[in-house]
Amino acid sequence: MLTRRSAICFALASGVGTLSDIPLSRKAAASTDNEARWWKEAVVYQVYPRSFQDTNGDGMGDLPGLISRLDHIQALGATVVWLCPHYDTPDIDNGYDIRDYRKVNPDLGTMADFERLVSELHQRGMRLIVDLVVNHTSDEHEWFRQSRSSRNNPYRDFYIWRDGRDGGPPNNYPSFFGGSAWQLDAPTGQYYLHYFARKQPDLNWENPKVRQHVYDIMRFWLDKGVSGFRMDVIPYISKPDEMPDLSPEALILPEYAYANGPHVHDYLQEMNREVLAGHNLLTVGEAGGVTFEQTPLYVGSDRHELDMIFHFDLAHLGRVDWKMQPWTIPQLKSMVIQEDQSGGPHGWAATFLENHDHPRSVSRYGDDRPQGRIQSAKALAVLLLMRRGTPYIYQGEEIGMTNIPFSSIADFEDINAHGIWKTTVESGAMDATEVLPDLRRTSRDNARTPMQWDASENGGFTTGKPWFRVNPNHTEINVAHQKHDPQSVLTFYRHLIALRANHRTLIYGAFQDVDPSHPAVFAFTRTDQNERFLILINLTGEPQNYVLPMTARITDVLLTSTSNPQSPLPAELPAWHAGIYKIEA
Ligand code: TEU
Ligand code: CA
Repeated sequence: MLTRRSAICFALASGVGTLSDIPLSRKAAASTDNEARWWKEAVVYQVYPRSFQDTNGDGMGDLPGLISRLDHIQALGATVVWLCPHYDTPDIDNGYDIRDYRKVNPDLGTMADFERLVSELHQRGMRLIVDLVVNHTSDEHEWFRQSRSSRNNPYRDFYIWRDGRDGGPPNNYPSFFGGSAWQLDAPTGQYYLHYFARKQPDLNWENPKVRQHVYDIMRFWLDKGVSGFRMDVIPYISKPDEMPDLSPEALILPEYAYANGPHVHDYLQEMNREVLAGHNLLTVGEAGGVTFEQTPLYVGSDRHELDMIFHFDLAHLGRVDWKMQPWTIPQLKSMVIQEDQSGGPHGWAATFLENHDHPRSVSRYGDDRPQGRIQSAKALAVLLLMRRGTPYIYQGEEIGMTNIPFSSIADFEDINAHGIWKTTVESGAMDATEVLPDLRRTSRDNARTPMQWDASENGGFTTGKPWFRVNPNHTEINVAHQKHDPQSVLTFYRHLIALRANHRTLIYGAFQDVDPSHPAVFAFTRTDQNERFLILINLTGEPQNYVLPMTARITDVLLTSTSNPQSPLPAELPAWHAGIYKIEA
């Protein structure tokens, strides 16, 4: 709830230190490049179009559907839409397998629909960024059809071909979707590389013609009015010079072997010179396999590569591939702190808790049972939106959508889930009962169920048969219910985004965790020369008797997630309590 209070001095428990007691290493980098840019002030809303809104009853979301829901996105306060792939595709990986980069997927609509989307957004003062998927194409792309046809074809070098070794693949590289990353191709007897599915052959970026084609595709969409790109698995585009077998340790997390190839920065700088420079765009790289230490190389403004990247350290907390392990709140906070610092003095961060590849955040880090769902969704909203960095909200996150129950492997749609099943259960290596519980919790499918607009049969998503099951809890969790409810998750998101828009400190101000080792509470400050805020989040479902390890004079309570807080701080933080307090600098 929103509250305004007059200045109240809040004396904290004795024996606590002040901010200056916090070791320097934990302080926000003082020299952070705070140059104002529109994309630092943006709030991005990610749309997975096939699951957003159907308009023609075929059960598949479409661009006219997205256009019809722009008012919802605008009312939320988001300023940018990131549209997941909208290109022509055989659709084995929901559009991340592109057959024609210049054609709109007919299931989603037409080029005229796309142009209308851009103009409708611009009329609202909003922008569009699109997905750039250029580590690989579909095997049905014309380049690959040519490439595989003969060893002498002019497109042969557009992909990565090798001879086999001892009757098998050239090396032991695994595919992210199970099995080898190499596929023997009958017409020429060689293997091609595919980090993802067999139908997603990797492009050979060493070939300058490939790069020029990519740049042309980017120019094509810039000419249509897009304001930037989310670049799919961009650190993987440069392949290792030699390709020896990966060690057993490297095989556990192959993204670290595949990312940061020898020429990746040359390519990104070339792309910047040839396409991006001078356009004032938002560029965000999806950067699995890039460590915090390597981040400034991608996002330093002095590097002329990307504006920001997505790290997956937080998303992978307590996870190895599809398996879940225990994790702690100090570990979670440590990821957030490192992410905040990772850009270095000239970089900027992208923050997210959800996307189309990860389970729902309320099920992952919160509590999706009735007793905790709404409060924990609000606590997570504060974590997402009060940090420093450009926030990305994934469709449905703003209403606290949850994971979906799966009873058997037949309930899963995702090629990744089926790949995991094949290599574990079908291969005989594991029993279904060992795999299913973790797969349920980690599957990408959790995020891909249709958007829940209202309580009607298919959640208002379609009048036909939805391509993927609507979560049965749509009768309770939906936009229509929350829109006018002052206590809803959706209303809380709106308030938080408005707060951000009204306080530059909440966008640009330094971030500092004031109590990193606390086992339950995330307490951090946002500070610039004008203002200072304290943000408190109880990341548990238990009330916490909390003693802040600093002296703070609270002058205003801006927003709290639990109603009727005793002023100015509740004596004990209720379960999942989150609050934003103005404090004296
Ligand atoms: O995801 C890539 C991705 O999730 C991996 O690079 C990740 O680092 C790895 O699986 C280890 O967790 C993107 C898209 O977001 C996804 O939907 C696509 O399936 C994939 O690329 C292929 O295009
Ligand atoms: Ca449709």
